[in-house]
Amino acid sequence: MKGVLFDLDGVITDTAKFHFKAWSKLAKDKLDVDLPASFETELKGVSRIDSMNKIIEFSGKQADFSEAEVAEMAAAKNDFYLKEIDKLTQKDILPGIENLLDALSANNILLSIASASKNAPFILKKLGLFERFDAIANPENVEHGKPAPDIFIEAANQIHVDPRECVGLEDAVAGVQAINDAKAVSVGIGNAEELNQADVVVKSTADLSYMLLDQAYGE
Ligand code: B16
Ligand code: MG
Repeated sequence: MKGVLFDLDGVITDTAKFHFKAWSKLAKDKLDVDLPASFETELKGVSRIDSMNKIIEFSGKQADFSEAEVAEMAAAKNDFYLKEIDKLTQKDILPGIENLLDALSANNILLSIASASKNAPFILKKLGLFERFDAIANPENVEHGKPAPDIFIEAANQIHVDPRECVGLEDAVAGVQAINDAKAVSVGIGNAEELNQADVVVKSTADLSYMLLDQAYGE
């Protein structure tokens, strides 16, 4: 194992609740609909514009908006989201992640971010983790979002390592598929039934360790 490719939301910190709060406000203000709680999970790993389109589809108002208006609404959501995540601090790092980063770096493993979020650098700075990563893949430079493998391949390219020599960490089903299709070893974090396509599944980020990743890679 030469590199580890990290999803951000749900692996390093839990931004899903802030995304959901911002989308819920946007949906209420602009589309006059209440989003069901299931949307919090449904939008995990889904790009900003694809999330916006899913929500408009849910509201049944696709015909009411031009492409420019859709982009404007997505930007309004992001403004609100940015205010919410401005409160993030080191305390919001998920359990076990700082220890894992220490152990991986001590073993000369390169660390790269494979997140769909354009806000990843901002979030990492807020958490005090920006300097800990060797690279952050820019989602604007990849053609297809998760479940396509593009962002994981780009994250591996950024650290100049073949994806086959990497382990990828994900909490979302679409993300696990993306890791598998990038030909990296997938470690899922969450429900084992839901993430059954992953090579290894752990319940929580607290269960992650250098040894577990190294073993998953070796299997
Ligand atoms: P942004 P991940 C994803 O992060 C989120 O799970 C998803 O809900 C969000 O829409 C997407 O990033 C884009 O985020 O609007 O900040 O660019 O799980 O891929 O780290
Ligand atoms: Mg995620």
